Amino acid sequence: MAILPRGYRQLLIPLAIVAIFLLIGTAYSNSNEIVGKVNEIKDQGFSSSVKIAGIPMRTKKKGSNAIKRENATFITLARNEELEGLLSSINEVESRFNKDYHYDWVFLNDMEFTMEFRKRVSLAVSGKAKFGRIPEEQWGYPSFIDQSRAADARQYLKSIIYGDSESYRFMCRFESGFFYKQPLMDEYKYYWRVEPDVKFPCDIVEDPFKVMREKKRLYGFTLALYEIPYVVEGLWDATKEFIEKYPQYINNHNAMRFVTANKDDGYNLCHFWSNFEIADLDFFRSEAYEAYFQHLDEAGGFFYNRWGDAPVHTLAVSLLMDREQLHWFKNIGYYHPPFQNCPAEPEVRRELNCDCPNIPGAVSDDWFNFAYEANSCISQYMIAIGKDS
Ligand SMILES: Nc1nc2c(ncn2[C@@H]2O[C@H](COP(=O)(O)OP(=O)(O)OP(=O)(O)O)[C@@H](O)[C@H]2O)c(=O)[nH]1
Ligand SMILES: [Mg+2]
Repeated sequence: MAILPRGYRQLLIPLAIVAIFLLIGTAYSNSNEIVGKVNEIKDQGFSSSVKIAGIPMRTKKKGSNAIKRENATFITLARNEELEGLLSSINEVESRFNKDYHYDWVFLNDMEFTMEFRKRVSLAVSGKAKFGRIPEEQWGYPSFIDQSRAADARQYLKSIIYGDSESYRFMCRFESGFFYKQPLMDEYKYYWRVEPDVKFPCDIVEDPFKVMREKKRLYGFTLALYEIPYVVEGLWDATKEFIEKYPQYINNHNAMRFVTANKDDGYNLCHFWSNFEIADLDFFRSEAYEAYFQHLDEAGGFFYNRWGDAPVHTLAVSLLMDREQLHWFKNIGYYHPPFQNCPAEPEVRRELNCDCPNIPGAVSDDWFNFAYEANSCISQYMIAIGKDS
């Protein structure tokens, strides 16, 4: 300092202040630019991946605005700690389908989603991401449940997968009777359920929501299989009671044959695997479905047993719908460990760029398509809809 004359030294302080303001200003405008870019790209919709400030983004595909969308959304129930598995599922959905459509995506949780979860998920989906917290009364015990009996049931079923889990039961009850009642779902007609860590190994070139609307379908699935008998004990008896109590709700052109050969023979354990579902929310919002859910809830099997939402949805759609309203999306490649649906015809697999790997632990070299395996219920489905010959 001593080498500068006194007049210059006095000038240094205001100069330094101006320099600091300039530096802050530049940094701030850069960060605004990034946020602005992110918003701009999000508003436009995405297709291929690029990076902005190290964040993977999707850019707009020319003409993508021209694609007509249905009134539909993806829906995912997830925990904060499932973020990585969920991002992987989102990537699968976006790259095989949603990059061209930008459907919204509703995320639900019984806890508050973290900021990191919201940020990363919002960047990964090409439509609007919406986050909802489930009200406490929809994730827990209803007043009429005897909690010590429920604890005994968990102990009794502890050797079965999730048999001793309390949260799994809250989840199954929520997925049976509450997901469609969330305010975030009010504006939509169709939903597509997606779970963390699933794969979509083929391109999806036809909008499944459009298929649902045009073909007047109410419930779409990819995989159908047999349930573990112990976890659905009592479910058929409760369902038979429902049929007797509310005959007006039973469709006289139903698909009951999918779940039983004869009502008095009991449940054959076939169920649509509900971790993948594309369905019409109005079906779940109907008086008939609500009466069925209330009836099952009061029977207590979500807690005194381990009734899953998959058999519950299945029994409902098999009894209350016209069988023509069910839809097997046989050409949607889908993998939820340990089962996979893959298009059966080699030319379809080629056309859809399928990459359906052999299922880990498969019994044979080409066991990549569960639909035609012994433990699949697809043949039961074909019988039920009258296409078995
Ligand atoms: N928020 C929240 N989500 C949950 C909870 N338990 C399960 N889920 C979600 O509910 C869905 C079904 O749970 P899963 O654990 O996948 O059940 P599953 O498909 O029967 O069994 P897996 O073979 O483990 O996949 C998934 O989307 C989970 O992320 C929970 O306690 N809280
Ligand atoms: Mg799962």
